[in-house]
Amino acid sequence: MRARGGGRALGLFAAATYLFLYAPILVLVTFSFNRGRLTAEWEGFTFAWYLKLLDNVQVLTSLRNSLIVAFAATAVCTVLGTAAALALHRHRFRRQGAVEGLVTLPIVVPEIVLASSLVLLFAAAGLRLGFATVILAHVGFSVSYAVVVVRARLAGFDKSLEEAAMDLGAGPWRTFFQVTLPGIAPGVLAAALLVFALSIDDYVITSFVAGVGSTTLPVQIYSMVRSGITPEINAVSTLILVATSLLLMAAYFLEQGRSTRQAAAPAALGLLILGAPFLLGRTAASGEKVLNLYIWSNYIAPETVQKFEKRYGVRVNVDLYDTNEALLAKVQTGNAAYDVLCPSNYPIQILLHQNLLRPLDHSALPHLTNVDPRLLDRDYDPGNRYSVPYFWGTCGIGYRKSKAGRVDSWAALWEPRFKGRVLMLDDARETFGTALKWKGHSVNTTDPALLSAAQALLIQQKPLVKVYDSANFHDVLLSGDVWVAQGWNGQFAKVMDHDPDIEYVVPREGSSLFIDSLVIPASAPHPELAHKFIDFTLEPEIAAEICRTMRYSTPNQAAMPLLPPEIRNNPAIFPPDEVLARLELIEDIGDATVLYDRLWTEVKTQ
Ligand code: N2P
Repeated sequence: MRARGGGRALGLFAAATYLFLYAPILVLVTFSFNRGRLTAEWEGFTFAWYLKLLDNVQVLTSLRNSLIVAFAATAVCTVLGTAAALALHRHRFRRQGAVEGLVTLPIVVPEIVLASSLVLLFAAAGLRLGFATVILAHVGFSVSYAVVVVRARLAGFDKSLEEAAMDLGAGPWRTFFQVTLPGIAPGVLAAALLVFALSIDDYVITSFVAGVGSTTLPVQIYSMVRSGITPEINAVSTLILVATSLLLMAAYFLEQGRSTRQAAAPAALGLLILGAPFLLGRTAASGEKVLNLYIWSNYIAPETVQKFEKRYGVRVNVDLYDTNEALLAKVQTGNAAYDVLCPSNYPIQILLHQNLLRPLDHSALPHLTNVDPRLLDRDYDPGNRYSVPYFWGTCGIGYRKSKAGRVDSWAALWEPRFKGRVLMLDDARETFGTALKWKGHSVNTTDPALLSAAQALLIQQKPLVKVYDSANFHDVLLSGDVWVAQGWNGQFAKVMDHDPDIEYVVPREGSSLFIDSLVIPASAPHPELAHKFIDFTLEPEIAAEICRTMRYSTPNQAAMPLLPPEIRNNPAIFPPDEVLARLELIEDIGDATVLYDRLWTEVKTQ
């Protein structure tokens, strides 16, 4: 009786453990069938996201890229790893300990260290970031695992079998293929599976060494997540889960010594699912014309991109960033092959000083005349030789009226009653800009004393801050997790539509203004197509669509009459003159940038 009771308790404990392990996956699989777009609520069953996936060229292409990389890395690592394991197992040589240590070292080196050193190495070797660099990197970080796994199997391998084969006259190759390899096959297979899994799943290193066009699935998913987790992502993840489980099942059958035929069915099904992007042919064809666009998240809708693709019969790679600093870092390495970027005004000055921009051919931009003249010919780019305004806007506070009451000062972001309910942008210039403005100073201050006072304010504010986030600050406000959020107007204007309890204000002390423009980097591989894209965004209907879907302020005068009145007259999107008078453009502050960066890093790490 007692034993049975104990058994039941153990069973329950085991079940609870498994539930804990698998609950997240179950939720993901379930929500991949959810009709609603907002992930948190169940709104009925649908297959729609799976069908939609079949049309998502970006996801399918990145899945294809992931598979190419994973298969290549697996093939190379399995051969190299097995060879190395055999050598280390069979021979005793000087400094063996050191050599073995070096072989396994990459397993313990932090990924981020490996990632940055690989980027440096590739840049020094003059290799352009792309497939080759991703595959090299994946081989680099996973070959050690292959060695370790095969060696473990070799440890239990009876050497006398090889000796017997040799005694019977088999040469070294024959011995290897007919005796050694079959003996260690499970180890080799396990090594291959492990390398495949490591490769298909890698984000950190790949995000450093992938160029445009070699984006893998994890990198693609991460970039999609920045505009919110969609059921489409759940659907891809579910498919990958099913496919890898099937492949594992096949490997398990083989290891158990079941017939190859039994293993064939799950293996075939798994490969079929993974091979779908190849079979459907919906991925980018290799000869196809491509435009590589690097733009802020929440700045262009997929349907707008698709219109351009359709019209010109091209494909657009869209990569996203959330700060000007991230953009600068990527472009300044010089080996990222983008065609169009969307920096704010001050990074344009920086890129110009470094000769990293290409002069525009105005004759290829007939719609430039649609831009509001007040946003043209500014100090940062006289005559708009290099840049065309795309969006402009303000930094302010988005807040929940029912929780915060009326907000009209930056002081709200420092109020103790909002402890844990404050969001700040993860952006040095904007956070310091806010602290400076609040105390009556310019957002372009370089005075070290004023800056360290601003830093003190930001440090003092830290216990109140729930999160520093420049990507989804609007979602976090919408979900109710924060009540007062520093952020940019467009994304707040978007969520105000979904929830009347949300309001946006440019505080009375004044704030920053940004003008974000499209530019073509000097190294752009497709400058002609880049001009076509820029001119496309200047067409009145397209500019109106971009404004309607993203809610930042369009600089396009011809688009204004095409906008519905609730957008055209929304003061959060198009601020009235008295607000405009309180705004200041963030400018390049030259050497003081380093100071801002250091002070901001200190705020975040203290
Ligand atoms: C878009 C952020 C607005 C850009 N996600 C601010 N320059």
